[in-house]
Amino acid sequence: MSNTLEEPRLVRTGSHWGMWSAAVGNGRVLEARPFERDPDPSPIVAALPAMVHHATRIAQPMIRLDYLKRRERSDRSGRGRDPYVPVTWDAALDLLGAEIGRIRAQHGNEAFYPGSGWASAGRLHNPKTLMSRFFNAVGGSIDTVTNYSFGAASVIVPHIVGSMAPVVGPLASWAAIARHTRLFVAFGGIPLKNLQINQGGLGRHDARQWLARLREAGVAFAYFSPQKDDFGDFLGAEWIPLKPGTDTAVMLGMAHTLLSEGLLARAFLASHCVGFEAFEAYLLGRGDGRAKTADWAGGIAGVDPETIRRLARRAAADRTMLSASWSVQRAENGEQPFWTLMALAAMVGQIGLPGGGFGFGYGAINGLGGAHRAVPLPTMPAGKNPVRTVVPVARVTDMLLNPGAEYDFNGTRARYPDVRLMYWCGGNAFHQQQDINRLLRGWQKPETIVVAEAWWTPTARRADIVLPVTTTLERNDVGASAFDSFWFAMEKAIDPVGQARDEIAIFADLAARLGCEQAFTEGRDGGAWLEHIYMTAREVARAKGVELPAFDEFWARGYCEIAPPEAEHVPFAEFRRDRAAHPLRTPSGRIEIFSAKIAGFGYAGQPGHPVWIEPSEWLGAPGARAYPLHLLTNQPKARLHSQLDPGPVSRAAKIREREPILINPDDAAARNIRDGDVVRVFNARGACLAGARLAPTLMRGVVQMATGAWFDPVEPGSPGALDAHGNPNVLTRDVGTSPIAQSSTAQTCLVEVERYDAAPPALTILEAPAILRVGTA
Ligand SMILES: Nc1nc2c(c(=O)[nH]1)N[C@H]1C(S)=C(S)[C@@H](COP(=O)(O)OP(=O)(O)OC[C@H]3O[C@@H](n4cnc5c(=O)[nH]c(N)nc54)[C@H](O)[C@@H]3O)O[C@H]1N2
Ligand SMILES: Nc1nc2c(c(=O)[nH]1)N[C@H]1C(S)=C(S)[C@@H](COP(=O)(O)OP(=O)(O)OC[C@H]3O[C@@H](n4cnc5c(=O)[nH]c(N)nc54)[C@H](O)[C@@H]3O)O[C@H]1N2
Ligand SMILES: [Mo]
Repeated sequence: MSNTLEEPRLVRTGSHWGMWSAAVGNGRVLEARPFERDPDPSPIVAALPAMVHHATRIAQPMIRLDYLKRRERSDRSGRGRDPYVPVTWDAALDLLGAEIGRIRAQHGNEAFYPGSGWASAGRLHNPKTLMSRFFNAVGGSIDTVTNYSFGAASVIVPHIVGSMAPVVGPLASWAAIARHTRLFVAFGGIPLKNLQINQGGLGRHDARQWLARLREAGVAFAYFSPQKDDFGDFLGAEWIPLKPGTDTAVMLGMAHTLLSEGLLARAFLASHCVGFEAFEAYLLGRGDGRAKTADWAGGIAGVDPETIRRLARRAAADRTMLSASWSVQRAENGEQPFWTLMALAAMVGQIGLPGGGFGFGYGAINGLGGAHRAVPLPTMPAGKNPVRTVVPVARVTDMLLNPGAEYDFNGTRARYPDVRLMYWCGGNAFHQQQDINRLLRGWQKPETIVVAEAWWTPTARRADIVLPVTTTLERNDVGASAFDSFWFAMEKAIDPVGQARDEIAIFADLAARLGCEQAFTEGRDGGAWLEHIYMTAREVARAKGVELPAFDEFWARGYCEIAPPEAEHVPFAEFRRDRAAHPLRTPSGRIEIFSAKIAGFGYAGQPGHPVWIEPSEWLGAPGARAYPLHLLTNQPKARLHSQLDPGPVSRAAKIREREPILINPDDAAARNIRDGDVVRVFNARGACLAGARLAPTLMRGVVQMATGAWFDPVEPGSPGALDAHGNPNVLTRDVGTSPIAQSSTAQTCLVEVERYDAAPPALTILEAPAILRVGTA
């Protein structure tokens, strides 16, 4: 053994928050160095090196004590409370393999639920794909549909314009906007903190530079948002505060202005859209006696009606991009603001013109305003799932609490399956799901819950079987994203920490226990698959005219860059030019301002065109309210969702160890709350502590907490207990957007806040849970 310090070695890797290199010495990751070509690297890169060796790493396979003793007859309310027993990998996989076999024999493959989420960058070690491949090898599992990010959009946008491109790209690029757009109207803003992220990774954070270019090019910005800092100050944008959840009303007010002032693109509506007449009648109030004027809208949203009229007139006069952030549809009836914005854009008539029309999510991730060539990424084949049953992902608690119950979804009458085993791999259920106290009750239903994780997340702490997996720094992989031009090597920097194993090896061993190892591995190990999926994708790219280096050359260089397309992409340009030759994939081939299909679903309050529906929780309801503040739960600035929350970057952003809550100084003064106080945030669904930050950038009546603090209830195992750390999902509601998309409604949430004068309880979440060292199997 030598004590001399090695010179740190630099190892290339990457993450959802950017490419970087790990400085490695003496078997440890010392620090992160951002990619040398990144002009604006994310501070989040500093978090993983510290977290790789953190006290919350899972050291070896673990089994909940009572589950180890009594298997599926164990007391399931002990999840989150019981201690764990460390076991060998063989013991854990023997037990899990037997359990999967038993459940399959007794209940069929419909009893398996695969839970996942953002996981890490890396195309080979993609937990969701590997888990699907494993379950497909053993006869299938149910699957989830829609997502948390843009679930409502994923159903409504294709109904109206026949494609998901307006949400997932290609959008009109920043370059095209700089060249053509005069006015950019945003509902929900373009917060720079979100543009640190790209699903799958990114080479260059260029959004800030691009936005500055737009300013130089003279693009005028106006944004409707409850929060001023949803736009960088350097953009000189006009901030128009509005009550959360009222965007649809403002859009309707703009539409009515176009109509009443004769500013409609009548020819475009007649040639390229269907059903404007029904919408027109609604705007004029023919059915309900309420014209949707700018005055009407201003009264609902708390916006000066003259501002609504001015922006409508300007949109009709100048080349205008209309945009909405994904957050706007993460609310009750979240389908409506997106549908309304598409209808409004059709009335302005610039859809298909350069720099005009509409686009969703410019402020969601870095790459959406970029111009990237669509090259299929290296991907593990998942195989075929013989089980047909799917569940909208945000309905997971409904599913657990109501097996066999029927529900409406996008024109179908569906039935919740009876799930007996949940396998969580790459997601944090106690982050992604709303109304955690309700989830805790549902969580007691499955007979077996398996969680594969690198860290003791709140979800891992509520599993029966815990499988420790490697982090990206402990395995070889290739990173790539549909929203970026770089493919990058993710080189193994250190040996696996503790007994952590790669997911692909875990599933291979589990498949062997169920007699389908060959179907899962096809005779390849991780290293062989890595080269195989890269070379397969390279062939496909070549067929599309894109040359990529051979694997060895790629690996030695550390990355490659795919040149952007030469021609500027103009969404809907072909459709605009020649509708007959390039129809939309909608029933009419046109933009469906009125959708006969949706009207035919017969859902209450859904006439088949965009409508304003008063939310069940918002600032506009009359009378005194027990919970008078609207809570927004944004994506966090200092981390990605819940990832690396115990790490240094996220901890530095806390207030007295709690998640910050932003509150307007007037609302704070009315409650005797000072900056830096610990407060209790509560409603009928739950309560958590938070650290108060007085923020004049927030409109009165609105408070804001980021998502992602690891859930840390003072009485684990008791639904309803105070969360000491500040996970706002104890407060948010778990009701679908509407029967159309059944997606998440996190942003529809009222709360009250009070100063918390008692000594705040110590956090438990920054250490591993209780582990019994005796009786090791
Ligand atoms: N209130 C509220 N709630 C929200 C939202 C909101 O706006 N408001 N936003 C929603 C949205 S848009 C999203 S996308 C979801 C995100 O929800 P999630 O995707 O569940 O959140 P993450 O924290 O990214 O969880 C990923 C987990 O995967 C683990 N992981 C990383 N790499 C690996 C791996 O290789 N193998 C395995 N097995 N695990 C790995 C990480 O440690 C982490 O715990 O949250 C949703 N929840
Ligand atoms: N740093 C960081 N970046 C991220 C993520 C992360 O976890 N961390 N997560 C990524 C993921 S998975 C996703 S899906 C995207 C999400 O991207 P978005 O959904 O756009 O992000 P949010 O932060 O939830 O919301 C953006 C802004 O919308 C405003 N807003 C909220 N409610 C309303 C409303 O009713 N009306 C209007 N007009 N505005 C409203 C809020 O003020 C908020 O600041 O972000 C991605 N980027
Ligand atoms: Mo998301």
